[in-house]
Amino acid sequence: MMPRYITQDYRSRIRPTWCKGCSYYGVLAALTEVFAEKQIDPHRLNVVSGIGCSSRMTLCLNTFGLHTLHGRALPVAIGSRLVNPDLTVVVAAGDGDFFSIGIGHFVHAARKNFDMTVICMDNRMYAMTKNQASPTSIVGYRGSLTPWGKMSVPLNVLEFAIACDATFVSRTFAGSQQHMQETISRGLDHRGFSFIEVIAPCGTFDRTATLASLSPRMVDINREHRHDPADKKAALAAAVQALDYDASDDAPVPIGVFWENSVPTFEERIAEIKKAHKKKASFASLLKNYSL
Ligand SMILES: Cc1ncc(C[n+]2csc(CCOP(=O)(O)OP(=O)(O)O)c2C)c(N)n1
Ligand code: SF4
Ligand SMILES: [Mg+2]
Repeated sequence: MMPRYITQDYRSRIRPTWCKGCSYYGVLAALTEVFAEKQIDPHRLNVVSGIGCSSRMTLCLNTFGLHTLHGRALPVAIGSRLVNPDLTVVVAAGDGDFFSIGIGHFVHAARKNFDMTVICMDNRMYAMTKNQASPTSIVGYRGSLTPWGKMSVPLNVLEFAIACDATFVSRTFAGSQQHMQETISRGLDHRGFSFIEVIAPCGTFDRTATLASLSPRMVDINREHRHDPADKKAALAAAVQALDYDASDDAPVPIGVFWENSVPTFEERIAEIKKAHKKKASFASLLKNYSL
């Protein structure tokens, strides 16, 4: 049978305004490839973003989408899942959006295991506002507001996501189309909160890390180290080392699925509760629970 949708069906008529050489073109291509591979109806997809260069992703897609406020993509995505559990929800934003202003939302969305695929395009800076250090920038990073170098240590987002009980935690690289597609595909297949960090250097402001310089350093931990994502101790150990590559210019950069676990999603728990209490839940019976 001929596939119903091709990649172009997921592209809107809006042309991206990203700079030439931006990593995000690759992420856009990977997303449309995976949507087409899975033949997801565009009207059953909701792609939610915050604000930032990365968050402009929603504009480029011919799916339902919400380009929300800086840091608020997750609560809006949660709302859309709760009102319409048939929607496939993808949240696509930047390191600043998820881990600076939006970090509180991340903790609780992960912990509650909402069924959504959360893609953090990590360029280790606020690019849209012209190069400020973000929570993931390295110590000493010289951004426009840190001319003498950033003072705090970078947040290890993989370790953090595992600690927040995300049930799928992975990392991929914007310079590897195939790896990105495989990881996004696995993230979409996973039932629950799937977190994907995409290493996605900014082609305009980053003077050291580029797609070309990072590319030969990528090591898939599942293939080359036979890392088992079902082993939580091993997953945490691998995540703890995930930033070690910053120590030198040629150290391997680990990518792959660090952790995957199957537990009921928030939406499934709600459905169970509704089923169990369906008969009893008249307004009068609910009122009896309160002394008014
Ligand atoms: C409430 C609020 N605070 C600050 C801003 C300014 N602002 C816009 S984008 C951005 C950071 C974007 O960084 P990131 O999410 O990493 O995306 P990138 O541009 O790097 O892809 C900031 C601080 C804003 N739009 N709204
Ligand atoms: S400033 Fe950087 S992140 Fe933003 S569009 Fe340009 S290359 Fe991409
Ligand atoms: Mg950023």
